Amino acid sequence: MRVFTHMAFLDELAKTADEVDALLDRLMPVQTAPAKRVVEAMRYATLGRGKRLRPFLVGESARLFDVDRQYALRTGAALECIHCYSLVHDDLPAMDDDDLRRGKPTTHIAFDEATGILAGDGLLTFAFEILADQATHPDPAVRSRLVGELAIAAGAAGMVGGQMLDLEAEARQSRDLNEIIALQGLKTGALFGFACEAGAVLSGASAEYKCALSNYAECIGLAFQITDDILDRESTPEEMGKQTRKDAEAGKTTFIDMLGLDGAKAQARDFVGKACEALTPFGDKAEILREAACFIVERKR
Ligand code: GRG
Repeated sequence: MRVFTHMAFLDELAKTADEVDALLDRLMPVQTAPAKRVVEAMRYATLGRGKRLRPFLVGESARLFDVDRQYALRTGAALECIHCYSLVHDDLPAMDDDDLRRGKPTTHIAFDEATGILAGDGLLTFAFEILADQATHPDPAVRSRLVGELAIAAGAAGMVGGQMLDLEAEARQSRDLNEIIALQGLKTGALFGFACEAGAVLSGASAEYKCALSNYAECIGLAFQITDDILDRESTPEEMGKQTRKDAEAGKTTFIDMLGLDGAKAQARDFVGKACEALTPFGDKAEILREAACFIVERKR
């Protein structure tokens, strides 16, 4: 049974990746752009080897409520633009100073630092252009809610705020587990939250369903971040498509420092169990989302 659902999950993840790539390719044409270089850099940063986990979660949360696939894909593509902008800016010299991402040179290395900054800014704003377009949903109230919720998830009360708290915690060499869980909930978790709740927003589902998806998202976000710490320690740049051992190099406290390697793995599995439980109101219809939670801790990159 698990083998079947795992294969179905991998097929659907690959299919979503193809659909999102095709959509972003169509939405970001270089030929008609007045400033071709920045669009080339935006395309470089988005198209290619990403797992497209966040658009996949949008697509599957939308499927729970039978939302039109095009609405889900456009919402997922907007979210992927935000995610890719955060990667481009996170790789800049002032942040993590990385030269490898998704198996190729980071955007500021392939272009230059100023173009990297502008490409990130371009992707950040383009996300909201996608959501505001009526092709994303015919109801302007739904589009407005998507715009508002993505702005909150990406901004100072979400991902950007989490990054700030992370930098501050790193400077203090904090080993406070609750503090790290809270800041990771913002830095990584907020976008997962938007992804998983998007189906409920697109369909106008009840608060009860939205809350269940929010609980699921919180658990997979933490499982994702703990696994990222484990992969940073155990994997190679070839497998990951990015530099590894960065946490140790930066003297950063990770979940492994606080829980030990086995403890961190057990904690990640525990969050997967809790994530699956949160999906109870959806019954069998949410099986692929349960599989996604397992994938998050079993993945190799
Ligand atoms: C706003 C100046 C400025 C910088 C942005 C917000 C920010 C810096 C960083 C936080 C976002 C961030 C990079 C979080 C790390 C989360 C993480 C491990 C991302 C990798 O996600 P995957 O594994 O990657 O889904 P792929 O490549 O598959 O999409």
